Amino acid sequence: MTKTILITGATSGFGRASARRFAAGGWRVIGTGRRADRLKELAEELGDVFLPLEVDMRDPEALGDLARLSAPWGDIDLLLNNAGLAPPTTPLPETEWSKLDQIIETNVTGLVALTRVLIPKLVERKGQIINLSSVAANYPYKGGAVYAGTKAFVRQFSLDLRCDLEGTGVRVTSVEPGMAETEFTLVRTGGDQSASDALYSNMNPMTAEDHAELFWWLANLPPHLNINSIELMPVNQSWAGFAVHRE
Ligand code: NDP
Ligand code: 8X3
Repeated sequence: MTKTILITGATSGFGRASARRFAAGGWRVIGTGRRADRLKELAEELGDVFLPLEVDMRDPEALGDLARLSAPWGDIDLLLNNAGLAPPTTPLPETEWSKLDQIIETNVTGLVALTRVLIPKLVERKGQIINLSSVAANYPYKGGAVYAGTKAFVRQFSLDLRCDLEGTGVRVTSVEPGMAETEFTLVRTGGDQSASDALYSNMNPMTAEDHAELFWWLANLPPHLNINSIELMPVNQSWAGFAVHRE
């Protein structure tokens, strides 16, 4: 039977690569995002197996509509909670509140709201939830407080949700990636392509396709197996240790 995945943030990066991967694997794909032109392009590329829906994660009504789709699109087997973004790494008091609020609303409030309304469907179908957290949830870095805070929320939310879903057969995974070259840094820096290029230069970052393969692997594991959390980095990324301030 054809399975259905709902991917939030399918207009770029991990989400777009996953839409391509799951469509190629024979799944029905619902892809959301704010950029209608990108959704249209993907729909032209993927054809009838793709349902493009312009949805802002900060719009609770639009998220509610996703839980009211009729069959076959409404028969969602996998929710890929991928839409997300980061504010600049400027010190907290110097970062515009509207930017921080947007991150919290998208990465946390929208993700929880969508998951909440889709749980009955996912329980019905013994489905699966994959949530995009980050290594930022696990290791602090300067300028990361709000972004990392949202991703730590996503990680813990995922683990706790497993307790709530005990006995339902629904699987939940927190995915915690390090550096992957997508539009993530372009968005974080307010469109500074040279800053993005510099960050990923000569370090062989992970790719969107690496992540699509990971999600595909998670989706195709035997149903009795739950990967609780999975952390991944490019080989050239590791840790820099503690900062010590001396008087
Ligand atoms: P991209 O910037 O390439 O893609 C982000 C996606 O999120 C876009 O499709 C964008 O769509 C969507 N999005 C952002 N805000 C909203 C919103 N308000 N409503 C709807 N959709 C929204 O980044 P990545 O693919 O790299 O990021 C995907 C996820 O992975 C994010 O949650 C990110 O935090 C996480 N992550 C990324 C890492 C990296 O190094 N790249 C590392 C660790 C985690 P649109 O703009 O069209 O709305
Ligand atoms: C972003 C991961 O390593 O670029 O979630 O901060 S990193």
